[in-house]
Amino acid sequence: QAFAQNESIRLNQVGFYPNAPKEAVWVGEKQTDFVILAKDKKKVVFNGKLSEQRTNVISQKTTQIADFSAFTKPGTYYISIHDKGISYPFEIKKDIHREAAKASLKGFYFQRASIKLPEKYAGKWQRNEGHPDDKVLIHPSAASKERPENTVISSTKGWYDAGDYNKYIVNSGITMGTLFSLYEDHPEYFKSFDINIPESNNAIPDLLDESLWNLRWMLTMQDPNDGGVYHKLTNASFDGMVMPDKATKPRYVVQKSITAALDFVAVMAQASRIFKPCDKQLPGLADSCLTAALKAWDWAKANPKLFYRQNEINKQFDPDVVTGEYGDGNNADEWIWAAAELWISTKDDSYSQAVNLFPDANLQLPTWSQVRMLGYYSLIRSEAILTPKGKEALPALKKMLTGFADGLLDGVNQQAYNIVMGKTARDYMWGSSSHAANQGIALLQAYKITADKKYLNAALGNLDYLLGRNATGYSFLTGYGSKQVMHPHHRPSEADGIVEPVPGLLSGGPNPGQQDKCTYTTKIADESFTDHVCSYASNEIAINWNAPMVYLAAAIEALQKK
Ligand code: G3I
Ligand code: 9MR
Repeated sequence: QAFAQNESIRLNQVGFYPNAPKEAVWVGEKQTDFVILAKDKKKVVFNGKLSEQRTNVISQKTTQIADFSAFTKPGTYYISIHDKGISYPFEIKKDIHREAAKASLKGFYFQRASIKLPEKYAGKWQRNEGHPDDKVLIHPSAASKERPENTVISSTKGWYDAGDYNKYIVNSGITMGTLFSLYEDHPEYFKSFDINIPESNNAIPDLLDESLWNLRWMLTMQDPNDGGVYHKLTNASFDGMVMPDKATKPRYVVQKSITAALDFVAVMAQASRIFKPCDKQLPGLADSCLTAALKAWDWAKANPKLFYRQNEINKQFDPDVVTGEYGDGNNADEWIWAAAELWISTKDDSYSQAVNLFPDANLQLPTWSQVRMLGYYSLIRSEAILTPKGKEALPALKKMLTGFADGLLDGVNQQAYNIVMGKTARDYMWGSSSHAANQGIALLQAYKITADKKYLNAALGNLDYLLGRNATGYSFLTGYGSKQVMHPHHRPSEADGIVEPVPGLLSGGPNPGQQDKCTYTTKIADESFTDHVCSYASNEIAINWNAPMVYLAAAIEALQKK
């Protein structure tokens, strides 16, 4: 009986590095000690004391921390707390998160539009090609003299945004920026990081090959006539829960927007420096990206107030377009990100004057609508190639980013799970898992600046959060952990008739907004999650959530090696 699995012992269900912190969390009435059991569930290999009790400020539940960092021997184990039972199994092993890192990058392959996914790469999740997108209509909201309404354009490739089949430039922006930044931060690590995609055998790292699938699509979203960028490529309304090849409604590009244009500038400017060394394999691509960026920048300067306005504008036309909005009425941060990437890639100081790059010290974690820090991460990463004026800006910027990370660490020693994520209920918004991952990235930036391991360890804590050390007990990455998400709001996973969802996708996570009106068992913010396909507000997947997951897992892997 004592060997019954007890879900109240919360831990990273994938496992731990031999020489990094290892913690589990007991949620329940006060206990005194714990042991680690070997794989046979009998032999005790470690004795530990539980910490003092802590109170979860969100749920008022009490917890205790089981710290077994001192135990370093590789193997498979369980944590046992007296008569309470045992935890899920976990491993201690070098490279423990490499598989999850690879799977979450492979998750993007599964999101590819305009291509068949054969068994060779997709395994049992093989599927037909969906959405060729070679005959896309100019929606009347996007019509121009050169491209009147219903003009047909080709806009193939790209990733499906999420559980739906539409493609949105704004959300592609932060996604690409995050993946490109991962590459720029750890280029060596990606020299051998194959994820079994059709391009795996070429000379380009798979991280870049996969990103190219979406980059090529993004390039088609620019109107060559004026440089403006369509906000999205979409159906008029969301599809039912069908496979991609069964979703055949007409596709439109809709409204050009300032936020789409500026995110596009940033991505293309960053791409231009990343692909420059690949000129032999991808002739002209880097230059085309820079040209596209400059053209969109000029368009943005001429149209700074053209925000995407879904409700006011689309309904004046037929058809009304009511899919994902990604509406954002503040573009100050998009200007900063775009200008920073252009400044780095062109080495032209005028971009640092065109925009107020450092308006205040009020940093906010990256989300699709808040991209300022992406520009800052790029600046500190690019120290070696910045102009003298750029270098001058760095000391203050580094201080600001480190200060932000210190703010994240502040109070962790009181937090119920001893992690950064979840110090307040405000951390639980739509896509809260990406918030945890983005906190991890911010901490890793501070680690890069200071070499102080407390930041690296805290980032690892947030990875533990995502893989099970949280108030729901779920591991939020499909296919990984003992208590897995099985019913994400993801059309292929729902429609393909295969029990297991497509692997390597990060579920959005707890969100007390409960906008989907599904049935939840609680309103408590950090538990407000339901593993049901109806729950797009807590259990959808999205590319802008997967990207920081890839970043966090892969960067931690890369850094553990050093
Ligand atoms: O900004 C306010 C904040 O001030 C307020 O305190 C908070 C309280 O709820 O809400 C914040 O706004 C939220 C906004 O996201 C910004 O985070 C909204 O409530 C929330 O409804 C909104 O959710 C967005 C959702 O679309 C609905 O528009 C998600 O961020 C966004 O990730 C999600 O994206 C969808 C696409 O539209 C379609 N494809 C799937 C994708 C993922 O679900
Ligand atoms: O599937 C859609 C998901 O991608 C979005 O995040 C969500 C919110 O915009 O909307 C989902 O679509 C639902 C629609 O909004 C309402 N009818 C049910 C749809 C889900 O089947």
